[in-house]
Amino acid sequence: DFVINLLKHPVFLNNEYHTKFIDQTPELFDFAPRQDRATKILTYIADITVNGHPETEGRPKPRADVKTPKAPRPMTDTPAPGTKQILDERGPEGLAKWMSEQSRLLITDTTMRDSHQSLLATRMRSIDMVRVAPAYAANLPQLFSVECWGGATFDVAYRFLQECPWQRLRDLRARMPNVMTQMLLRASNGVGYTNYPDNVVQFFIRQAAESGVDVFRVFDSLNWVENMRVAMDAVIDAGKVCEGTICYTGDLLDPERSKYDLKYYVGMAKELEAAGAHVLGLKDMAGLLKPVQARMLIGALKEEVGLPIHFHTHDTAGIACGSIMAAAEAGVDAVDCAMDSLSGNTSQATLGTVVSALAHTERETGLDIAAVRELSNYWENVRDQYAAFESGMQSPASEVYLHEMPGGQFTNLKAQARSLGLEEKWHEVAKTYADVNMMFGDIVKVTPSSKVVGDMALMMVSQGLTREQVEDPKTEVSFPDSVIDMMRGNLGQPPGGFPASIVKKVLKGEKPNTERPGKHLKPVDLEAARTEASEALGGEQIDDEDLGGYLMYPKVFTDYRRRHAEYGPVRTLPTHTFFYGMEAGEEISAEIAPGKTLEIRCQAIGETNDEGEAKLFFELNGQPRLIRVKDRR
Ligand code: BTN
Ligand code: 3PY
Ligand code: ZN
Repeated sequence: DFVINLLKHPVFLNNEYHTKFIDQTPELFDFAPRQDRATKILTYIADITVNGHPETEGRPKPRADVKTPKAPRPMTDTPAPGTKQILDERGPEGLAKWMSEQSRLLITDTTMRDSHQSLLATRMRSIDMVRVAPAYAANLPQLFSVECWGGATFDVAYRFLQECPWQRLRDLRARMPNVMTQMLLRASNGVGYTNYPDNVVQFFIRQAAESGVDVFRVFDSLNWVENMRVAMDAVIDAGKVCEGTICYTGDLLDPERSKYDLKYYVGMAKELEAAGAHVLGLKDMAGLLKPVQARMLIGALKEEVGLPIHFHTHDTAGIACGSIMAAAEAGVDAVDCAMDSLSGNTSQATLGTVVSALAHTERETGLDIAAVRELSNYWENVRDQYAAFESGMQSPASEVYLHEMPGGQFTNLKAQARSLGLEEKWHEVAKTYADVNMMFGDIVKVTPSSKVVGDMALMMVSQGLTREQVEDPKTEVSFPDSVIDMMRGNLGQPPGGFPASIVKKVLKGEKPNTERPGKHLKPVDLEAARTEASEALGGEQIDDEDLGGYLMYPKVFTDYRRRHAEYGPVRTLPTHTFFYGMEAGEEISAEIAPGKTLEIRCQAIGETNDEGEAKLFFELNGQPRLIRVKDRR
């Protein structure tokens, strides 16, 4: 039946078939009785209206007067050519050469990835990004790139936002045809928390390139270049920009942290250059690179390495703009900033401030500051909708120089500490995090190694254990699984290896693997995995993007797809509706497919009857609809 329906479908007959067609055309499955998309979406709205969204329960609500944000008007229908055209015409080497020739400071906007990962627990929904993408293309065509994918966003999209991360990527790519998209890739850890087999990493990267990623920032959570090669090679093979990245930690000028000195960073940069990187990334994920050190480090790297340099930092200590100015003076080629209203604190430096500070100088950015302000005003209204996910951080803090937590982890770990009843002991957690780092041999802390350090610190504080006790061979300690895994070598090796004494204590004498973890992982049979995913979903079609999601986290993916089958394309709902449902008298619209818009009015919310069922009265495109949902309150 399915094949016959497919062959008879007008879109198929018109030759417009593409891989998403089957997912976006549920009527193909109409041989089995199934609810239509509109009913599914109304059911979702009714359920959230009655029962609330689990993710916002007990959290602060948006102000009563927040409105659906309105994107700035694109200043033209034909966006000026930008870096995307340079990449397409000259290839990644040509793009890198072009970068080195620019005197202006190139800017990446991180608002759609790192800034909300670091400020709003990664909860920003696609609709808020996709809606503003045309304004980026038209009004800020001079941007180097828009970081909008990877890191934690992939996982969170499926797990918490009930949307497909690949769809987000395609939608953004289509609306910003002139600016490069950028993603954060954890090398062999993909966009997950564990080392994947080589063929999974390669498959994922090929698909990401195909679906629309132009720049891949590739880093390893222990700065082990050996463990980055598979991912870097896959990016290079795909013809995309490979930004081989150094993670910065410690303090260049602190004699007690001499492990991470200038020589170390220059050495790693040369390894990345030899490994084929087109651009050298300098990723200061915690915001530790102070201005004087930034000038020294960038200066040395510019002298010793031939690659253009892209600097990423966080404003956790309040000094990111200062470090960026110093880096700009030392000749850095590109830097990361976030739109003003989503900048500062654990997020990136303030984009409009950097643009203004460099105006009328040699490093003028070329960005239109009025366009930046307009976009920032839009993001301000977007941010208001996510009040439930604000961390409560009121100011920058120099404490980051003690604990060295990445911006994306800080608020997360704080929330975890809260849920364990350790909120009052937060500063102790921060101190313990620093102790654990030293106990593990002073390592780079970034996903996933940062999670291991965080797990250990929380365990120690909740059990009242000190570093001395943990290290004492006579004290029995039950280590978190993630710590055992890391000491086994499953995330790879830090510079100089892990201290033998802690490895011995954690592994109780078991011998660790000190070779590249991927070397010992059998390739996954991709077609078998596809069949397995499909069978878990009652025979649904699994395309390559879906398979990429399934390979990263099978259960997160299949859970998402089951909810999608029940609730439909809820990504098209306004953010306020998605998290809070509707009020009687409220009207919204949702474009559930190109050109197919639902006008939804909530007429009344009825009482819950004795069977625990609530009735909600809607008007859908002018027609009355009654929806019954279980009242689970
Ligand atoms: C949602 O609206 O709930 C999320 C979007 C789902 C789109 C479907 S899910 C599987 C398939 N893969 C895609 O990229 N798009 C479709
Ligand atoms: C991530 O891996 O998600 C990060 O943002 C690391 O800084
Ligand atoms: Zn970051």
